[in-house]
Amino acid sequence: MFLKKLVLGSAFALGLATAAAGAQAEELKLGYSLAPTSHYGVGATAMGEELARLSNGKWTIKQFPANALGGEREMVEGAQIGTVDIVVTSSGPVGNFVPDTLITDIPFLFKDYKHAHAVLDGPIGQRILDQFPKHGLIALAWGENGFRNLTNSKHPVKTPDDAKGLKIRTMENQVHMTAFKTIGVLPTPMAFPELFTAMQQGTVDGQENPIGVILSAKFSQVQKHLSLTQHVYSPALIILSPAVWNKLSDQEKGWFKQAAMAGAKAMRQKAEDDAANGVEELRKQGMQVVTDVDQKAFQEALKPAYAEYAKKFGQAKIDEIKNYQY
Ligand code: EAX
Repeated sequence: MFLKKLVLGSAFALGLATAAAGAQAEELKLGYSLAPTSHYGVGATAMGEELARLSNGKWTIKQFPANALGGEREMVEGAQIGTVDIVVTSSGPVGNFVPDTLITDIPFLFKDYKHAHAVLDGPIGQRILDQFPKHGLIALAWGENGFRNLTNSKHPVKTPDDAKGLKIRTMENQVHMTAFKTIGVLPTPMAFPELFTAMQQGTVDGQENPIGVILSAKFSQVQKHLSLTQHVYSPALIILSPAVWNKLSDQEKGWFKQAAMAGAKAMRQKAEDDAANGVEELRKQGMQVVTDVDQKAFQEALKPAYAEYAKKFGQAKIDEIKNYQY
């Protein structure tokens, strides 16, 4: 009853905007792990504006940034059961729900942003998005987190040998964990909301994330060294709860997809701006940056991991992505 009143109350507040549509506005809960100024926040805002525009105010989006609805795994679970409407998340924990996404988490799979966008926005990416419904989720679009870079509190890292023995937090992602184990790092899977404190208290020595995340989460406060390893492209996904999707008409489904695509575009733009301009800011904040990382040596050290991925996914499927023409 109380909830219903609240919904009616907010509908009343939005009355002017929705009067034209003649419908009651529905406010959707959208969660993500970073600050509102991050690429996720920028993407969520763009999506919300586009959805409100297309639906003439029938749907609006209320953002819950900074893990307010839980970590990424919990938010995806929330979307499955309908307690969260929309999630903007890295692919990190998503492979635990939809195993087909895991192939995108292979290190050094994508050469650059263009390559990643061409694959994810093309038939291969669509094939993966099509797997979500059978796992109780709807994937509206691929967004972007960005190329990940290693940070740590101990010493500069230029080669895999430098990284050996460091205790590094990884996402809760088997493909990433295999990679780090292979180069001799102690992978410690951990949910993102616990990470800052874990680094502050020395439970882990470091972590890896795109520049936009390192900036947004203020990791320069607890990490001295940044290596521009760019060791893996980190896709993001805009996920919708089937509880919302199943009530939509075909036209409305189109609006949600179009709005998500506008959000993904803005998210990519911001993630790439941060990657281009954010390193300077992190230097100013006191981080020491290794720019001449020996990527070849990292790829060499990862060979046994690549053999495992080939067994898991099939080399043909990996090559299809690697050799994709764009
Ligand atoms: O999605 O968990 C992670 O390291 C993610 O990259 C971060 O939450 C942004």
